[in-house]
Amino acid sequence: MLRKNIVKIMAAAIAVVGLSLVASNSSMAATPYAKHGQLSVKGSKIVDKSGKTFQLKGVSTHGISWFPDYVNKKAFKTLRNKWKANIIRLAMYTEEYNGYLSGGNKDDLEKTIDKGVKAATSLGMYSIVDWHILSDGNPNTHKSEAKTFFEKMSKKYANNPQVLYELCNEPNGGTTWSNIKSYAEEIIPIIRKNAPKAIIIVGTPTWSQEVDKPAADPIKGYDNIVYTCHFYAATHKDDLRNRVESAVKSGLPVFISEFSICDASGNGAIDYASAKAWKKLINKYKLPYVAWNLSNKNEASALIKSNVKSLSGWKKSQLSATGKWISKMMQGK
Ligand code: IDC
Repeated sequence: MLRKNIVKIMAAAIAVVGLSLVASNSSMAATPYAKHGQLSVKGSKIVDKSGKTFQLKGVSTHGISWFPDYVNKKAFKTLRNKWKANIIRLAMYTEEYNGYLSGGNKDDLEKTIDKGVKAATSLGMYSIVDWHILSDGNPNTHKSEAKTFFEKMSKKYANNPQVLYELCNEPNGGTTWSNIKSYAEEIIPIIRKNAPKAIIIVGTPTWSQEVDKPAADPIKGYDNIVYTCHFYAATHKDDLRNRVESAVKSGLPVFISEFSICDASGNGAIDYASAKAWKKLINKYKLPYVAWNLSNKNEASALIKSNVKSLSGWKKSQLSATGKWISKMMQGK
């Protein structure tokens, strides 16, 4: 009797130890960076330290002047653990209200970027420092400020292989590819001097939609350069999908550094059919993608419902319709 009980107790103890080992293993699951390390560009793909194609997927902040509170480690951890995100884009407007060059506090904005980079880095995620031009149209408008900014950022993050640099969110207003190319050719060497291996993301004409232009005339002489295509599924359909597909087929590394499934105003109705077609294309070529935007602003592209105040740990019911769809997409559902 006694012996039987001892055997039972021992069996139970072994089961408990076993369970806790399983639990600690899953909480210690390797981070994206631990698994994939330094990324680089090979042909049209981003590859990891072992040369295997690696799909970056994640979320962009809203403008960090307006929604700085979402730049926090717990939020990024929720996105990593629950959504399976591995990258965060830190969007810093240059000319919109309270932007870096339009009345925003530069020190505060740089601190917010730093908080975001540090949070992502410590979670083993990648991050993007995004010079978010928009109403300024042509990146050359503020080229000298951009040079100073990227010199500072790339020096600060010179030894951080988890940081990517986005040179100009969305050139528009008639800005040509040759305008953008000449701008990029001045900024790239500044970054390269400090961070020789960092992936650099270059915008394309017409709000980062004309990937056919760099496909025909890529930037030469530098490794690890990728080109943006941005889409809003209710506005951009087969035409843009076909353009992306032929650019990728021709060997261009295309990076979807911003998208949503509503219209191009960042609001309006969701187009689920077009969203599904984009998802299919993205998954077919394992394109890197980053969804706009991490906030509870009352607009369709905001990932969090507007009445939800939590800044992390969101339950499914606290996500907007867009947030639910995008989080499922990232989880491969
Ligand atoms: C939008 C925001 C909106 C903000 C506006 C400022 O969603 O809240 O008031 O910018 O002009 C982009 C831009 C991105 C836009 C987004 C939606 O990169 O900054 O954000 N969009 O309009 N390109 C296409 C769509």
